[in-house]
Amino acid sequence: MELWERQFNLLADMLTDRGIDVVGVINALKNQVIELPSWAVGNSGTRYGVFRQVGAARHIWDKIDDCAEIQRVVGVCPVMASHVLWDVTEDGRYEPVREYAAARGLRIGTVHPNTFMGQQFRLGSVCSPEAATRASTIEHFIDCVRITRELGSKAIGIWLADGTNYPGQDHLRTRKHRLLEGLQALYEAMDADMTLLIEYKFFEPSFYTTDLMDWGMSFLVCQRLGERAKVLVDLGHHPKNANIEHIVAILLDEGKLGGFHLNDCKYADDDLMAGTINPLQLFLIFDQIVDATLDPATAATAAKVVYMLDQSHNIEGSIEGIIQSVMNTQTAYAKALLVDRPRLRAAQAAGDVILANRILMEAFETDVQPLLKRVRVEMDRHPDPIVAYREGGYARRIAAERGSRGIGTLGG
Ligand code: RM4
Ligand code: MN
Ligand code: MN
Repeated sequence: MELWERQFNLLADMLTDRGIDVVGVINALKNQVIELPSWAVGNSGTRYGVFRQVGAARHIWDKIDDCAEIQRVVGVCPVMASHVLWDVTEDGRYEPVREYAAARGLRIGTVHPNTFMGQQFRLGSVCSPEAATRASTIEHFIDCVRITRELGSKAIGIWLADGTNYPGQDHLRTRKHRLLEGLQALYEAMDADMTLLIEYKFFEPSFYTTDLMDWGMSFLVCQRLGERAKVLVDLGHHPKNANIEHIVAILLDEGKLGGFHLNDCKYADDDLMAGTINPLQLFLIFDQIVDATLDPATAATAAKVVYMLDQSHNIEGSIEGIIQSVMNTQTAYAKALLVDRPRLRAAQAAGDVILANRILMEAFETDVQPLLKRVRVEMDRHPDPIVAYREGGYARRIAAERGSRGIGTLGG
């Protein structure tokens, strides 16, 4: 018996003593789904340059192959999210993409329109003072609905780069009206079974105002649009020290939490690997979700939350970076599943501050790696996906086939 298997047996005994249903936890971990970002597997860069990776994806087909390889080793990522302008096909048709993905065991998840890369977007997209830009943005939205349909997806994720750089540059309330009008057009163009996930970010690329600046603004827009519009929380899109798990709790309670862009940051929108800088925060977010799953008032919302990675791998190899992020996300979720909730509620009700915090930290401090290894082996995976990837020969194969001709996002 391997060391981790012995560790798992000990852990399982300990958890059972704590009253935790270990089989239930294993099943929850098997059912976790994390969407892979098509835009993260190519080359990606900083504002200053791109470090090309040998073997980086050259086009949408390579990206699907890479995501299929990631799924081969992790088992919880049967979905690839797409960014339309970085995933264009030669002939503008997307059914073939859906079929190619399906043949490799993947489906296409959230589709992201791109209204920040053309020259016309200098002053914004739907919020631009230029009527022609607003109209062409809406045309792009409508085309994105077609693409989403062809890809077989049911979700559109929208992030707008709209904002202003200087006081006085534009009329703020008028921009709000344009924002609502533009997103209304997108919402109305969607099929009745599609969901719109609205992402906010407090700054960048604009530095004075951002039209969708925070969860309050996304929430307001979602309220105006209707049932199928929900807030998307990107972990890197808040001012320093914002309490994201609290935002998550409120959005869950309001039935408006739609999804996540998972990543981590030290300073701002760093797009680092999930769970590398602040694993406690990631755990506390999952803690809110697990808690909401157990409450009939919030269970339905929690069950529909979409988890995507949104990262930019510049130094680390992108495929390994994504695999590591998936593993860190599993770790956070696994720990959240181990919280002794009845005891926690009792400590909270008794106003026992120390005990309540200790109960939460007891779960956070539990080493869940043997548990996750067990989950992977039960899913016919290698217990360590990074080892499986490194030993599998895929990196060598793509390096030989693709060379350094990969495409990139941003500067790439
Ligand atoms: C934004 C935001 C979006 C992402 C773009 C590239 O900061 O996170 O989700 O698609 O960057
Ligand atoms: Mn994002
Ligand atoms: Mn971002």
